[in-house]
Amino acid sequence: MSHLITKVRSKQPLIHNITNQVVMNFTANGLYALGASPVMANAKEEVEEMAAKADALVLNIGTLTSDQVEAMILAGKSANQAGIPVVLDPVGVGATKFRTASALKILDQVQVSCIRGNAGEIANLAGVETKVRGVDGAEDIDVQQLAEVAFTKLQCPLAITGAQDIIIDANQITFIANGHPLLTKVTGTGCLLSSVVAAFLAVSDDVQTAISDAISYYGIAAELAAAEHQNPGSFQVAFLDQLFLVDEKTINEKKRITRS
Ligand code: ATP
Ligand code: TZP
Ligand code: MG
Ligand code: MG
Repeated sequence: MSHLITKVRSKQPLIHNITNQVVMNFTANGLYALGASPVMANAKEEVEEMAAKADALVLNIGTLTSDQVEAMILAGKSANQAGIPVVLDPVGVGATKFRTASALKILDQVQVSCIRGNAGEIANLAGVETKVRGVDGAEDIDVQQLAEVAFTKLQCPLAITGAQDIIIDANQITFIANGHPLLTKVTGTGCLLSSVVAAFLAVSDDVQTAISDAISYYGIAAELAAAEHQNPGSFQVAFLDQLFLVDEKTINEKKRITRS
């Protein structure tokens, strides 16, 4: 089966991102490198209109304000009405009560196609008590068990990322072993991945395949970049280059995906 990267590059989906202030520029550049089109629009006055014109919507709560929660719900409802996929990145859920309550409010009012977060964030979202420090992931979690418990609670496809990535939906669990530890040394690599997942969901109705193709592509681009550069600054640049350069044949050779 052909990898969805080729379809993303040919369709160039428009991704509406309501995201945090740390990662806006990196996310826009990453989406361009992928072959998608980014747009960032946050104002309550315009988000419904923008979401209705987009091919997918990303809601990222990394630097949340009350106004932004309202904007996310308006955009999410508009995306639902338009029938485009919505990805939620619950950055830092569990670190503060505001983040947790806001993410749950969004999930209550918006139909989400995928929640992409680290294990600590997904655990806290699902009510599994776990320590989260700032926006970084928690340690010592059995991720497969977490995936099953969290899916039962949240009833929405989940992508739980870290050294090993797990995708779970109603039908299947997929494990992806691609990636590189240098991804943890560059801010916004999780946030950009959520937007990349949105771009893949925009070109396919097969949610498992879209998410796993997005994550394998992303991890392989990181592996290729890390083979060239071992320090975070130059790795970041090489990573953007590899998001642009990596081809379908290389992805099919290097992907490490297992399904159960
Ligand atoms: P965190 O705050 O825990 O870093 P995040 O939102 O940045 O979370 P990650 O889990 O870091 O998201 O996922 C971003 C990308 O980094 C994914 O492609 C994931 O596979 C990869 N990744 C994260 N940690 C590692 C690791 N130790 N080894 C290989 N790849 C990793
Ligand atoms: N603080 C608030 S949002 C943010 C930081 C550092 C970016 C988090 O990015 P990622 O992709 O989760 O590492
Ligand atoms: Mg990370
Ligand atoms: Mg994150």
